[in-house]
Amino acid sequence: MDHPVASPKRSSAAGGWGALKSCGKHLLGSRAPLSGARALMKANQPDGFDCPGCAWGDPEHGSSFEFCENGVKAVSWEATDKRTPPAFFARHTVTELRGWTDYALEGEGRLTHPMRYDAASDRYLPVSWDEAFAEIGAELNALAHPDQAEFYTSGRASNEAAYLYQLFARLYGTNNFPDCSNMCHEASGIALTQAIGVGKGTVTLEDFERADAIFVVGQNPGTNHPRMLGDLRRAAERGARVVVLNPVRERGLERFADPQNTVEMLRGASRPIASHYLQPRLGGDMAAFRGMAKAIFAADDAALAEGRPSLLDRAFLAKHTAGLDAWRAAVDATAWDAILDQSGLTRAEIEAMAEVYLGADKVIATWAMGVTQHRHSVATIREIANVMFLRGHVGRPGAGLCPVRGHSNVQGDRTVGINEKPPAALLDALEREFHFEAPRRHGHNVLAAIGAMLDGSARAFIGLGGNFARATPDSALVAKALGSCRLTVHIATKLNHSHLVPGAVGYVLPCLGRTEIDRNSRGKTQIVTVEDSMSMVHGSGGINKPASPHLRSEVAIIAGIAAATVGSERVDWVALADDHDRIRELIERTIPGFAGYNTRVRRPRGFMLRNLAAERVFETAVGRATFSDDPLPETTEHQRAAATDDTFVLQTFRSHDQYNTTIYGLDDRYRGVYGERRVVFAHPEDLAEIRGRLGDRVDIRGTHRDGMERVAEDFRLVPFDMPRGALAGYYPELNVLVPLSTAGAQSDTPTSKSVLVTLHARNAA
Ligand SMILES: Nc1nc2c(c(=O)[nH]1)N[C@H]1C(S)=C(S)[C@@H](COP(=O)(O)OP(=O)(O)OC[C@H]3O[C@@H](n4cnc5c(=O)[nH]c(N)nc54)[C@H](O)[C@@H]3O)O[C@H]1N2
Ligand SMILES: Nc1nc2c(c(=O)[nH]1)N[C@H]1C(S)=C(S)[C@@H](COP(=O)(O)OP(=O)(O)OC[C@H]3O[C@@H](n4cnc5c(=O)[nH]c(N)nc54)[C@H](O)[C@@H]3O)O[C@H]1N2
Ligand SMILES: [Mo]
Repeated sequence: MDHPVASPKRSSAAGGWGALKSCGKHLLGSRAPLSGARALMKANQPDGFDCPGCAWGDPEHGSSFEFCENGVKAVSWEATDKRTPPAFFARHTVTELRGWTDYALEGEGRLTHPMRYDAASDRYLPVSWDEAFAEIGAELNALAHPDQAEFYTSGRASNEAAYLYQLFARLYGTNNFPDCSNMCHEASGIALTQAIGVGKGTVTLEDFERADAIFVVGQNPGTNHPRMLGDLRRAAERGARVVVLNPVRERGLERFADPQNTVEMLRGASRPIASHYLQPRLGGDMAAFRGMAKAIFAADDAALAEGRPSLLDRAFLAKHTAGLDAWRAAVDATAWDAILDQSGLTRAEIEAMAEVYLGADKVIATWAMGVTQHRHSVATIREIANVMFLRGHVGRPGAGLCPVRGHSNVQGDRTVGINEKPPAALLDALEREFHFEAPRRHGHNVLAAIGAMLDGSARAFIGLGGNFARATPDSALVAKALGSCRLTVHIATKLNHSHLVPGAVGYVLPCLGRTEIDRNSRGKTQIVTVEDSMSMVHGSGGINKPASPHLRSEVAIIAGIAAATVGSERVDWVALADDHDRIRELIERTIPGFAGYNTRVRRPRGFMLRNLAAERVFETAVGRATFSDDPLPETTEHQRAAATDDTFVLQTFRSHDQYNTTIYGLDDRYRGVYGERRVVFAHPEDLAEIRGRLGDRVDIRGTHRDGMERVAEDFRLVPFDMPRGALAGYYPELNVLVPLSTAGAQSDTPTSKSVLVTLHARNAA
C-alpha cells in the first residue's frame, strides 16, 4: 500500500538503536540505573532471576546475556527506587486516587507496608502483618460457604507460591480459581488437550533452529516476545520461510536489527523476517487455515492422480490420528467464497501459504492473542492443528505447535494446580498427601467469578498479583463487583486500580518482586521456580535489596493467610514458607513430572517437563491425535460489521510501552505513536471518511445489544496499514467497551479482539 501510514519511516526496523535509546530512558526514568543495570545482567542467567517480561524460552548458551528492550522495562519497573509509603496514602484519599491513571499510580513506585482500608477517612492505613492475617482468616472463616471466596492468580506467581495458594484454597474448601489465563491462552489449553492430549505446546527452542517454515499467527513478538524475534531472525537467515498472519502490519515482524550485533548496529542494517505477510480480517484465521487445507488436499489429489507419492504423511495419519475423513468432508463442504469473505485474503495468498507448507519438511505454528480472543478461538486452534497433522508436524524435531504464552509463569501456575476444573488425579494426590477431603465441585473462572460477585453470591476476593478490575471486560461493572465484596485482599508490588475499590474489609499486602533477594529466618537465600512456553522449569533468585524491609515473599504471605484461616495441623505453613525446597518436595510428591525437582532445577537451564505429545503419545479420548470437523463460524464480527454502514470491529492490543495494565510510557514506537494512548487505528480510507464526517477526535460506543451502555471518550484517529472495516486500540483503556456478555465458545475468554463499535463526534448525544 502506498498511502501515508503512521508507522515509522520505511527504513527503520524493530530493535536497533531505537531499542537501546529507549532502554536508557527506562533505566533512568525508573531512577534505578545502577541496580537496574546490575539486575539486567542477571536476567535469565543460570544464577539470576527469571525475567518477569514474558514466557519465551531461554537459550542454551545462557552465558551471553540476551538483550531485550522490553525485558529492560520490566526489570527497571520493579527495581525502581520510588516508593508508595504510608505517608503517600495519608496524603491521598482512595476516592482521589481513583481519578489517577494507571500510569500515574504505578509511577509512584513500590508499595512498602501492609495497608488496611479505613472507610471513615477513605484512606489506606498501615497495619501489622499479624493483624492483617488474623482479620483475613476470621473474615474467610465467617463466610457462609468457601465457594463465596474467589482466589485470583496473575501468571507471574512462582510455582511455589501458586502451589501453596491452590493447596490453601482447597483445604479451605473451594476450587474457585479465576486466573489471568482465562483471558489469555485458555482456548489454547482446551483446543490442544482435545487435539493432542496435552494443553501445552510441543516445541523447544532448538526446534526453531531446525524448522524450514514458521507460521506466526495473531502475535506481535516485536513488542510482546522480543527474544522470539531473535529466533525468527536466525531462522530467516538460514533460509526458513516465516509466514505472518496479522491484520495489522507490525514493524517487528517485517524487519529486525539486532541490538547485540555491533556491525549491524553501526551499518544501520536490518534483516527482513517475514517472507510472507498476510493481512486477514479479524477472526479470519480459521477460514485461512481451512483454505490452506483445501489447497493442500487439491495438490495431494493431483499428485495421486498423476501416480506420484502422496504429499501427506500417510504413515503418521494412519498410525497416530483419528477423524481425518470427517474433517476432509468438512473441508470439501466449505466453499472458497466463504473462505475468502471470512478471511479477507485472496485465493492466491492462501495458495501461497499452502505452497510454503508443502515445500517444508519441518513446520512450526505459533500463535497468541490474535487467535485466542475471539468467539471461535478453540475451533481456530483445532483447525491449525488439523493442518499441522497432515504432514506429521507434531512430535518430531524442528516441527510442532507453539502457543506463545504471556505472563512469565502462567504455564507453571497451571501445572502446579491453579485450575478451576481440576482433574481427579490432582485432587486424589492432594488428598493422599494432606489427608483431607478436597472439594470436587468445579469452581469459577474469571467470568463466573465476576458474575458471582455481581449477584452477591461471592463475598471475598483474594488477588495473587494482577489488576483484576482493569484487565477484565466492562471495567466499571467489575470495579463495582469488587467494591461490593465483604473482603478484598491484593498481594501486589505496586498500586493499581483494583486496589482502589476495596470491600468493606480491604487489604493491600506488599510483596517481594522476582528481582529481589528473598532470605528466610536463618538468613539463607531462597529461590523460586518457573516454567516457560517450552515447558522448561528453572530456578529464579533475586539479586537486589528488597524495596522495603517490611516486604514479604508471596509464599510467606500466602502461608500467613493460610495458617490464620485453616490452621497448621495438616500443613506446617511457617516451615514451608521458610524453606522453599520443602514446597518443591511436596510438588514432587503430588504433581507428575517433578522427580528430582530440587536437584534438577539447580542445573543451569533447569529441566524440561515431559510432554507426551512431543513423543507422539497422544492422551486424547481416543488415544490419537484428533482432527476436528467444526464448520466455519456462520459470520465473524468482522463480517457482521462489514455488512453495515456504520459499525466497525475493534481489536484491543498492547502498545510497545506497556505490560498488560502496567503502562511504562506513552509511546508506541514501532507504530509511530508518541506521547499518547487514546488513539484508534484505522485504514486510511476508512479514516478519511470518518474524519470527514466526525472530525479528528471521536467517542467510541459499544453496540453489543445486551442492555449496557458502553462509551470510551475522546480518541484520536490514526491511519494504519490494516484491513478496511477494522479498528485497533489499546487495552486497558478500551476495556470499558469489551462486553462481559460475549465470550469464546468453550474457552469463556472475553472477545477482546472483536468488539463491535460505532464512532461518534465528540460529545454528541
Ligand atoms: N512488553 C510486553 N510483553 C508482553 C505483554 C505486554 O503487555 N507487554 N503481555 C504478555 C501477555 S500476558 C501476553 S498474553 C502476550 C501477548 O502477546 P500478543 O498476543 O502479541 O499481544 P497483543 O498485543 O494483544 O497482540 C495481538 C496481535 O494479534 C493481532 N491480531 C488481532 N486480531 C487478530 C486476528 O483476528 N487474526 C490475526 N491473525 N491476528 C490478529 C494484532 O494485530 C496484534 O499484532 O505478551 C506477553 N508479553
Ligand atoms: N481488552 C483486553 N483485555 C485483556 C487483554 C487484551 O488483550 N485486551 N489481555 C488479557 C491477558 S492476555 C491477560 S494475561 C490479562 C492480564 O491480567 P493481570 O495479570 O491481572 O494484569 P497485569 O496487568 O499483568 O497485573 C499488573 C499488576 O500486577 C502486580 N504485580 C506485578 N508484579 C508482581 C509480582 O511479582 N507479584 C505480585 N503479587 N504482583 C505483581 C502489580 O501490582 C501490577 O499492578 O489481561 C487480559 N485482558
Ligand atoms: Mo496473557
